[in-house]
Amino acid sequence: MSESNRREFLATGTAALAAAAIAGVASAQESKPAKRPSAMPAAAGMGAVITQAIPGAIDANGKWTLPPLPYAYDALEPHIDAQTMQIHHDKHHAGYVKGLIACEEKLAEARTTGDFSLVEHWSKKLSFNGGGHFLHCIFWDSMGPNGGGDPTGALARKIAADFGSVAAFKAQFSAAAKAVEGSGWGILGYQVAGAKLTVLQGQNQNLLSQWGVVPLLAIDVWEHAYYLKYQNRRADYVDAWWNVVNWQAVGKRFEMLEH
Ligand code: MN3
Repeated sequence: MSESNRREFLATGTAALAAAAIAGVASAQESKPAKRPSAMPAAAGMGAVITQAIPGAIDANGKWTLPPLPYAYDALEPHIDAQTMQIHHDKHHAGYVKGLIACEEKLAEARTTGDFSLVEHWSKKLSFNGGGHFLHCIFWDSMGPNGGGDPTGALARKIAADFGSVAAFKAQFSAAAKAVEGSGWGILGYQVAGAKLTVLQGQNQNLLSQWGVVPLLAIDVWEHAYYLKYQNRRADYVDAWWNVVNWQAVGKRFEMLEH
């Protein structure tokens, strides 16, 4: 990400990323407000890039929405079964979107009435449901029926630079995903503050993040993501999951942020 884009990113901060990723970085920049070029409307520039980087999270009216799966329920067979995909997308992800909207409504209500007695409850739920919504958007987009293989181009070079090699990255990512304590995620993210890639172990949907990391590639290791087919064998699911990774989509997301 160039310095001008970075400033624009911090200044524009759409709701999706302002909430999910950049709060810590943005606060550090408050003393130096960025200037948006006058010819550029607020909806363009990095704001629009970020909206695309978390695909389908928000609709044209600015409302959080459940994006349709970009492929059929059975498209990832035999690695991920159709029934798991259907329940996961239509029930679990839909629930997080509904929850996120409800949290925002409750907090708006609190601002209207001035009654903030439940602000801790709704703030925690906001984090949980928002994390669920954004990570699932990345998850669906990170997979595809013609997946597998290795990353190419700028993403491959960046992975090699930041992790030593693609093989070393995959080994760390797999180990992190397999070792998540309880429900959570393995995440390859782009740390805006340092323009570096990093691997995170997400707990639930929202814990163990760093501030300022935009997820590029994510594997859901909640039991609902694999239990029908793999039962307790999470490691087998993680190993098989590499066969459905859509590196083109991940690379495209990386290039949006990097340039
Ligand atoms: Mn899930």
